[in-house]
Amino acid sequence: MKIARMMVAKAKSIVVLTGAGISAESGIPTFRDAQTGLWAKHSPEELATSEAFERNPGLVWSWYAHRRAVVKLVQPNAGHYALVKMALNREFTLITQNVDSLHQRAGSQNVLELHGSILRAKCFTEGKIFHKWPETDKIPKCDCGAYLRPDVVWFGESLAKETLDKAFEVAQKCDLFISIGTSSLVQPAALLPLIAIKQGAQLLEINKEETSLTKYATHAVQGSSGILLPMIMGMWKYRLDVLK
Ligand code: BV8
Repeated sequence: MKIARMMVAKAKSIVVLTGAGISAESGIPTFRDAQTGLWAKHSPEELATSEAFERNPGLVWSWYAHRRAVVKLVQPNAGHYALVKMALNREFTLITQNVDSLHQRAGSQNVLELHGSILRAKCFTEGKIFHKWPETDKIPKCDCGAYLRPDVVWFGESLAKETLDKAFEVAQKCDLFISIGTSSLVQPAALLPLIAIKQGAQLLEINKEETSLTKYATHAVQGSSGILLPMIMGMWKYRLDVLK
């Protein structure tokens, strides 16, 4: 833990990449946790595609409606708040693969959402963005008559060029890259830490278990981000308050 604290304290320009693991302690199942209940028989990779939506828009829409309901019920956890503190008084960019907007709700600014957000919808054909839509249990339609879809990047779809370019740019310039709560499997997000170490940045990995990225890390800490990040940021007082 001391090494991780020193790496963060010394860093001038930090880039953080988060995955589903940072939201696990808020109660949002990670992508590779076994799907629960209704979704036990579908894998995320199978549902999170435009083919699945074209095949069965109602099923895919209700999967996202279920996930959106969970996201609206939960709160950011101490790991999200620790990253708000980490951003203070230094060059800092937060890149997330998550679509739950919990970083923004914790107070993080200018978050690069590589995979979009399930709190926004868009027209399936025109791409017009909707921040609100009729909350019926039927899949809503755009005024052009096409179905609405979640404003997320599905497998097989390209990420928003501007967002990805910005992510590559900051990874090429930082002196510390921190990968938190991600299995480092999904591309092109998983490229980012490798770009950073190639230009000489240090790499800190904080994850519950080892991943394919661990062998490249300058330092890797296994454990829960909701505990480790506040420790790294000396926010133990915050933890005790929470535990009271
Ligand atoms: C694309 C939105 C170009 C939807 C998501 C090489 C280059 C380019 C593409 C590919 C490539 N190889 C393969 C591909 C295709 C594909 C891909 O990467 N497939 C994977 C499965 C191999 N990539 C794409 O399709 C991307 N598109 O590249 O466009 C293109 C175009 C056409 C054809 C080809 C290429 C688009 C990818 C985006 C997909 N959309 N989300 C939705 O959410 O419904 S990705 C989805 O997975 C989520 O966003 C999630 O965040 C993400 C990654 O998963 P993780 O976040 O890592 O979550 P996971 O559960 O895996 O791991 C959690 C980790 O946390 C675990 O390690 C666990 O131990 C740890 N943990 C748990 N609890 C805690 C914890 N750690 C700390 N504390 C805890 N408490």
